Amino acid sequence: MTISPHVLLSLDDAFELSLSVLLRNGMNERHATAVAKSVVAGQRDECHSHGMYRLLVCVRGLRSGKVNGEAEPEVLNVSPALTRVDARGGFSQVAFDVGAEHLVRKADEVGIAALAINNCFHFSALWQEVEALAEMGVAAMAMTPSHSCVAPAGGTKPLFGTNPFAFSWPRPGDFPFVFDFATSVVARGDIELAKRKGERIPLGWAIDKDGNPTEDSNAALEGAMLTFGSYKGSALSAMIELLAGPLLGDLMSFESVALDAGAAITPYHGELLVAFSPERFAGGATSAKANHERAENLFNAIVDQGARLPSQRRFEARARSNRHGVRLDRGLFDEIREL
Ligand code: NDP
Ligand code: PYC
Repeated sequence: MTISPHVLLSLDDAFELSLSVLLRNGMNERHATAVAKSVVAGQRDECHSHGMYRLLVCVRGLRSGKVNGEAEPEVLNVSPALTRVDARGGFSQVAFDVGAEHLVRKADEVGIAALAINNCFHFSALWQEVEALAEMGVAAMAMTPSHSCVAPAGGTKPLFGTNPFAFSWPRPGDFPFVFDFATSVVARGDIELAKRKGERIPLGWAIDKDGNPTEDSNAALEGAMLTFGSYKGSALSAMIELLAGPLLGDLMSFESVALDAGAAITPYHGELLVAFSPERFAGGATSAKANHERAENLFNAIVDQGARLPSQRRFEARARSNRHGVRLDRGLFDEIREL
């Protein structure tokens, strides 16, 4: 009899497993629920680097005593357009859940609003947040640093994080337009997963610690990852360090990794989200509707060329998982159950 290398779980079972692992490792119900939803959503949308694999590092963080799995985020109403949520050393998901309604309400009132999240451990895929905001009716952007592991273009040493940037545009009656990418060529999680499987990585993703191009996932993790689009991705990555770091009074990736001091837990820093109200910008619901129709012309023109919209793969994966459940590597499943 051959044993399948994968385990198939219903979405409910995947959630229950994730929740129980987090609860048993010291998270309270509120945090465990928010984090379990986040990793199961990643697994469901076949974003494996930010799916249930992340439970391993979550638990490492909880067991280190550095992450506060019971933190009560504090909301600070800074100005008519700015809300700050102090995550107080918890994971970012609860802080986002608490801040989102303030962000959207202020965007609806003022036209444009920002949410600054401080002092959070952050590992999640940003599409989850901007997609939720689009469903609340606003266009949104999100960005966050991580741990230094990416060389600036022209350099050879880790400085930037993989620094994701995400954007969403609400599409009445349809999935929102969403893109979400690391400013490195790929997310670090993808190289970690390649290492777990003993796989090589494509040239162009990373350099080894001597600055030479490498296809060895291990050497890549010990060396430095590269930014996408050379100096363009590098500049965007620097922008994210600044806007989600010093602007918010929070840590940059090189400061987060220094604080980690080799514990290899989730990066600790801030996050910036910005929301735009289509109705306010349009000066009313009628012209907003016309503007939305014009946006649809753009999306149609993209797909009419045979190109695909970002997130289309993800939405198709979601539909598959909703029908059949999620597939988990058996080795990972066993490790998660051990936790
Ligand atoms: P990808 O390169 O896989 O995808 C980036 C975006 O491009 C997605 O929206 C994707 O949509 C879209 N896309 C991919 N191929 C095409 C195509 N051919 N045509 C049109 N659109 C396309 O993502 P990354 O590896 O850069 O990042 C993965 C995740 O890692 C992100 O969700 C990010 O938030 C997360 N991350 C989180 C960090 C953190 O600190 N919290 C740090 C770094 C990354 P689709 O999904 O449908 O393919
Ligand atoms: O995959 O690059 C990554 C990452 C860093 C922090 C969370 N995810």
